[in-house]
Amino acid sequence: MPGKNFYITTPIYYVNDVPHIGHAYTTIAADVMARYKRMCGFDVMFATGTDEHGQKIQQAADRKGMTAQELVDSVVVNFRNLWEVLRITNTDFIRTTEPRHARVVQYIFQRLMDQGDIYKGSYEGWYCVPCETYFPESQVGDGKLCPDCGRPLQNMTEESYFFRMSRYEKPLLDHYEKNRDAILPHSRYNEVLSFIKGGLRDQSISRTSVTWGIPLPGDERHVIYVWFDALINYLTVCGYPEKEDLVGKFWPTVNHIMAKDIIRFHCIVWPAMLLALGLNPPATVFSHGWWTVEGDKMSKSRGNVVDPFEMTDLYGVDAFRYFLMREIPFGLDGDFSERALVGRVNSDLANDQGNLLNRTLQMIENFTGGAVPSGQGTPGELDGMIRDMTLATLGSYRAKMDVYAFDEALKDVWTLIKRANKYIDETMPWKLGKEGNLERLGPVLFTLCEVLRFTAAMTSPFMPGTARKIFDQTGIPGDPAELLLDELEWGGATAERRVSKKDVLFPRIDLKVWEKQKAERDAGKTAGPDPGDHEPEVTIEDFRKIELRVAQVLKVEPVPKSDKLYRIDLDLGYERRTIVSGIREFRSPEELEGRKIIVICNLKPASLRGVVSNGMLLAAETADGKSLALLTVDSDIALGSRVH
Ligand code: ME8
Repeated sequence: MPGKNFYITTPIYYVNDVPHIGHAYTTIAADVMARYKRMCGFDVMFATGTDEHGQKIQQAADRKGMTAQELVDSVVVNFRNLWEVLRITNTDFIRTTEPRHARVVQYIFQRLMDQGDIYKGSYEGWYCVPCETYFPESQVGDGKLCPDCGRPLQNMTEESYFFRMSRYEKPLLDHYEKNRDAILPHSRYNEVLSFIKGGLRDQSISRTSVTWGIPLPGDERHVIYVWFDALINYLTVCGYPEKEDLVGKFWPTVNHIMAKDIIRFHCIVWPAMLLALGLNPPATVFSHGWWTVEGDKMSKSRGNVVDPFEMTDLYGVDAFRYFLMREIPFGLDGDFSERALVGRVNSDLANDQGNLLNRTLQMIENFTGGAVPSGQGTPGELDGMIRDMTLATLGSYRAKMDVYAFDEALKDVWTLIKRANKYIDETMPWKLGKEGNLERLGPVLFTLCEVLRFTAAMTSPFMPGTARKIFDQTGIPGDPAELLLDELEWGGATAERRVSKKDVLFPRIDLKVWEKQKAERDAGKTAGPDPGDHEPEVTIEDFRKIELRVAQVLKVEPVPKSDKLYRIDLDLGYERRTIVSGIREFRSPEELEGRKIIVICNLKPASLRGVVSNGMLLAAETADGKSLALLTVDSDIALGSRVH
């Protein structure tokens, strides 16, 4: 069908960690849209992949004692496997370390350089290594802490190449004035526009301090900045610049899906780069919300990272996909809880959808020997109402799917499913069967089979396996995913078919058993160290600035009006001093007095609850902060000895 093309992307994910539900969410959403568009007759290109360059990856590799290439090659497997488990139908998987990508990045760099959109300058600023971002003085405060992650920033000056983004401020504003649906939801549109109106600065797009990246053409002391490199993946997938037909076919239709954390890159930097290349900015950037877990930010140190592999093992792929798409409106933040997932499995899937199928199949087996009735007979008023409601639901479902309102589309389908269950109660087909009233029974069972066929088709983008099972059990050949929604007509199923009842779609989860098992699982999980907790690299000179010495604890007293603090008097051999330490909940004064411990002696004095602390003792702490061990010396040594 000419003109019916659709290109959808997920962000390319960093490979310094394993995939979690956040990554799964975006990718499932993109997959739902891709599957839906195929059912609308679109030729779909659907890309996902991995962002494999940059300092963060290099540091993660260093910590593991691997080369960066070894690290990315090993971690990428987790992403590929997860997408397979989750039945993601991506048509491409791009890795930024592939030669096909480096070529495009270098081509684009050279082209923008030649046309004067890139220039060489120098960059000075406050740099956050984990976030790989410079921040202006105005954003870093007195503490010089990263406004995003709160870690200390480094003041750095670097020679750098810059992309002349300032040049595109006006063209971008013009573009967004004309294309109000280019950024969705609309609240994000307003946010981006006011940011652009605040003035755009040229972007530093190269680094000399990093080696793990794509070399900059003509100046190999630099590598290309990871974000400039990463954004271009969307064009690499299209075969830019050589495959003009593919670019022409798909590029104008591109939809980027991501969470709100990275929309500035996608709604400002990237469209400016595209305008500079003479290409259209993305047709749509959809920014969805952020998942927390049981009310908390997800992090390894909290031990609450939700593993999609575990969730699909426990509840099945379709239940997991359904839950993520149904639970929160696409575009808003949400909270993940396994209990809520179990609730939806029991109510929406087992009770509503599963029951509709089972009751229908059971009655067909009991009363018509397994043959699906043709619909001939005495029509009832309610039959027509259910038919009209089914057709209307298909219409509203499509309207909602077209604008990414996944939860709304599902709600509509479930309203229909619930209504169909009520229709069974109202028409009482078991009674009609017992009475031998086949004239009425036929149309009722036929109506139910049609509702099942339509709802299977509509839920197929969300729950492809379940939809197929419904087709199979109601005797419809083929896969609903291959249907065209335009061709879905009431009464349009194969004339003669037989049902075959198999396992229930979603067995009910017994809450008592589930609670016990969950408690056992939770007990087996321990909070691990968060790789994000690592500090930026320091030199040996930096380390030497910290004066660590052996001291002996003389006397320990609680600090008044504090539950946590001790005032600790120490003997350093050459002097006595007092420190204040927050270890009262972990050790009694008796456990401390007389012990030899390690103290930082040249820490700037600080007053805590009115007591001046002249140093700090060292202790190791578990990731959950629940226990602690003091650093001490393993043999007798003079007080005041330096620790190196
Ligand atoms: O930002 N809730 O990669 P990334 C919802 N490589 N979505 C979440 C989430 C959460 N808690 N956590 C992660 C990068 N995501 C860059 C992108 S693109 C050219 C380069 C999802 O691995 C969400 O889609 O940090 C978010 O935008 C993305 O993962 C960030 O993935």
